[in-house]
Amino acid sequence: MTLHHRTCNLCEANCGLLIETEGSIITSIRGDEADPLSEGYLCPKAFALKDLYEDPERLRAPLIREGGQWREVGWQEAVAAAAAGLHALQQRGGKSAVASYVGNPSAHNLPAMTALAPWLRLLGGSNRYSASSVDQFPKMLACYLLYGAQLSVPVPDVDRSDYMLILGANPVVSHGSLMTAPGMKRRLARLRKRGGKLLVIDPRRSETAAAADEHLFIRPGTDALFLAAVINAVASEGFIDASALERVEGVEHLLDSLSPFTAEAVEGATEIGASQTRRIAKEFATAASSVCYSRIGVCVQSYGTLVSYLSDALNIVCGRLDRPGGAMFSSPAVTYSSKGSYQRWKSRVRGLDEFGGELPIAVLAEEIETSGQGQVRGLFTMAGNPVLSAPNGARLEKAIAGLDFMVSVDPWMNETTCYADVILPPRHSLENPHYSIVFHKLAVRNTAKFCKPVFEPVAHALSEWEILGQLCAELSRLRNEDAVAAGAEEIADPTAPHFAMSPEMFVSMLLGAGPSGLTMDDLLEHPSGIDLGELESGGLDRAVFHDDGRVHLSHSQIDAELARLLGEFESGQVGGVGFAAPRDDSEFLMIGRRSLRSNNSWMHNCPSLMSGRDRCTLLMHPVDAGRLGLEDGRTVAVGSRAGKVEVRLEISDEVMEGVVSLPHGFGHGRPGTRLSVAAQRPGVSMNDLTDDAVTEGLVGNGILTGVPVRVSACAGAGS
Ligand SMILES: Nc1nc2c(c(=O)[nH]1)N[C@H]1C(S)=C(S)[C@@H](COP(=O)(O)OP(=O)(O)OC[C@H]3O[C@@H](n4cnc5c(=O)[nH]c(N)nc54)[C@H](O)[C@@H]3O)O[C@H]1N2
Ligand SMILES: Nc1nc2c(c(=O)[nH]1)N[C@H]1C(S)=C(S)[C@@H](COP(=O)(O)OP(=O)(O)OC[C@H]3O[C@@H](n4cnc5c(=O)[nH]c(N)nc54)[C@H](O)[C@@H]3O)O[C@H]1N2
Ligand code: SF4
Ligand SMILES: [Mo]
Repeated sequence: MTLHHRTCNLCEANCGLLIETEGSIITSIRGDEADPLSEGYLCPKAFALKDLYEDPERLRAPLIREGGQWREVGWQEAVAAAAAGLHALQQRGGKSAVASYVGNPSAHNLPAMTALAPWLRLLGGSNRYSASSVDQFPKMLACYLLYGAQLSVPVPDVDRSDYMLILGANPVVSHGSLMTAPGMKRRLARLRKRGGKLLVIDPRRSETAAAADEHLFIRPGTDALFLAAVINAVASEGFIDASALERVEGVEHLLDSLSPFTAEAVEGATEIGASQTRRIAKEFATAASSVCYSRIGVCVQSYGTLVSYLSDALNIVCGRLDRPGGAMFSSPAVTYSSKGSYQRWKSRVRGLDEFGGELPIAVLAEEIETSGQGQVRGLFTMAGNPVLSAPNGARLEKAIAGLDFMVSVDPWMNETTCYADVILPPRHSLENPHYSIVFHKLAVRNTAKFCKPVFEPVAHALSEWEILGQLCAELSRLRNEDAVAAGAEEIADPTAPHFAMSPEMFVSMLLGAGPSGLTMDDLLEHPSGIDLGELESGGLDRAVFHDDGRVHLSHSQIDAELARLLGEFESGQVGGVGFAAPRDDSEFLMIGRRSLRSNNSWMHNCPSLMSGRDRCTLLMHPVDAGRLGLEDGRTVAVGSRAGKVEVRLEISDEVMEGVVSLPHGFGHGRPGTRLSVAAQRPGVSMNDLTDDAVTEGLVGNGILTGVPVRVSACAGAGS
């Protein structure tokens, strides 16, 4: 038996695990109480690491598709075919003819994090996409505007806060996002035990809402109005903390712009009473410490950036930024920063703005379908499943199916990768060393931890770093061949220096450049991790990148969004969510949800997570179901502008009236995949209903909440 110390890399919580193995078998997985961040916490998904590692359908060798059949090939042949296919398309249509899409697990994978930047730089072109544009881009743009850097994201100091206001997040189930805080339920219980208050604003009585002191329903998509009214009330009641505003620019301007949004004016739209809003403003501003935390439920709205900005603005004007118990910046041992970029180019067809070197995934389908100079004809994906995760996935699926060439670096043949011409499956992450480069920076406590591989890599298995290194070398070789044939000088592989540095060396280098003074030897001596203490005030100095060293509240983009909000509000709808006219009984606003035993689309092939009742159901309030004459358990049709699905109805007063909830990540019934466990309970894809034609106002994020749908009984279907 061998004992391994590990950080779970499945979600942002980064729990410390103790994994016991016998040879290549995992015999037990438990929480590591000595891990200074997670203190022994783990969730049911940790056990699924065993399922994932052992899954017979996990691809172990590269595959090439020929005439509709898959052929297992060696790495050399696979990499040569992949590079040749991408190169040919770029030669013909320019670099942008090949798009790339990078999915969520990349951020949790050290070899991928080491290799992605040089690979994407080499690939070049303007068609870079990732899951970030159906996730946190609005928050990152808000930070880009406020602090001058897209990665300067403040973290709620939940362990010391006396008052936490949560909008659009369900950390008891999701385990937190842009807030690495394992054991969130415990942490929130401690907050309440020390006399603190937890308030959740959510159109569903989520698991976090159920564990809170107070929960208020809000009409989906109207959070900008609510937060504008809270800040407005803070100002009108005289609670602005002037002492905290010396290095903040634009306070007066913001307060002036918010003046139309009084608690009384917006209550009909948000469905949160004016007296509640005023009380919350007072509680928030007068608590010994407080923090407003907003996450994906507000990012995936029409006003995602504005809401994210306003939740930070509330922290700022109440003096909660960079203060214990408020919103703080971490100081991890391995740190990184990036000012980022915005509006350097636009998408070809719809003209949506670049952010952080990427375009919004909502435009990829049209970039593939629309002919002309710059049309996308090839795709590279890594660790992503956009057919299920992007808005109007069914349309994107059709577009992807019609591509000339596609390469996927992914261990499973799922709803997206089944369309690839070449699949390059990386080895399992337990065969890699691990350091959580991304998430230490987002953690509620400063810690550092390096994990050695749990398993020796099986023969011929490559990590993402090795696969991308080989792709870079081969693509460079082909480009050089062309250059020489055209009579130019030989060109060297520009990525070679990056791939000379292994992932471990990359971590060592970052450690050396960081503030902690720790070395790799120190980390190896402390396999459960090293505690560097609680978050400290002063992080703002490092986080602010604006030349004048100040936090900037005024921006033309924010002014424009506030003007749009006011105009829409006065006309009785915001971001497509109407509130003035009475709605038809069959009209609903659809929201999503996550379950404890899921991880977006990709863990439904784990037997240990798939037992129990069907989770892909449509939640509807009993009053609405009664009005429509629908019984619990029957199949209903849900239709939107984008598409239609049929799903089982679950009647529950968890959701507010007028709202229905469907989880995302299902829809495994599509042909061509190798996910037999998932296929037994395929569910339907929420993203066959979400609409790629509408996007968030400033950064083009997908709009995945408050989606207008119609629900009706399925003809002939009793259940
Ligand atoms: N178990 C599990 N954990 C996960 C994941 C998973 O799929 N399963 N996914 C991981 C990923 S990639 C991420 S990004 C994080 C996300 O983590 P969170 O940001 O916590 O996301 P959710 O759990 O979806 O919670 C979003 C909440 O927003 C609410 N909401 C929806 N619309 C609105 C609205 O208009 N206004 C307000 N105020 N609330 C709204 C929803 O009802 C829901 O309770 O979770 C991660 N953790
Ligand atoms: N309607 C709706 N849609 C949503 C959301 C929502 O709340 N509602 N949430 C959005 C969010 S927050 C996110 S992050 C996205 C996620 O969107 P994606 O990242 O596109 O999708 P995932 O379902 O996370 O798929 C992960 C992929 O990574 C592969 N994979 C797993 N482990 C590894 C690994 O170690 N290496 C490699 N190379 N591949 C690996 C899996 O096989 C799978 O193909 O979905 C978004 N879509
Ligand atoms: S909460 Fe996240 S990090 Fe912790 S064990 Fe579960 S999946 Fe892993
Ligand atoms: Mo995410």
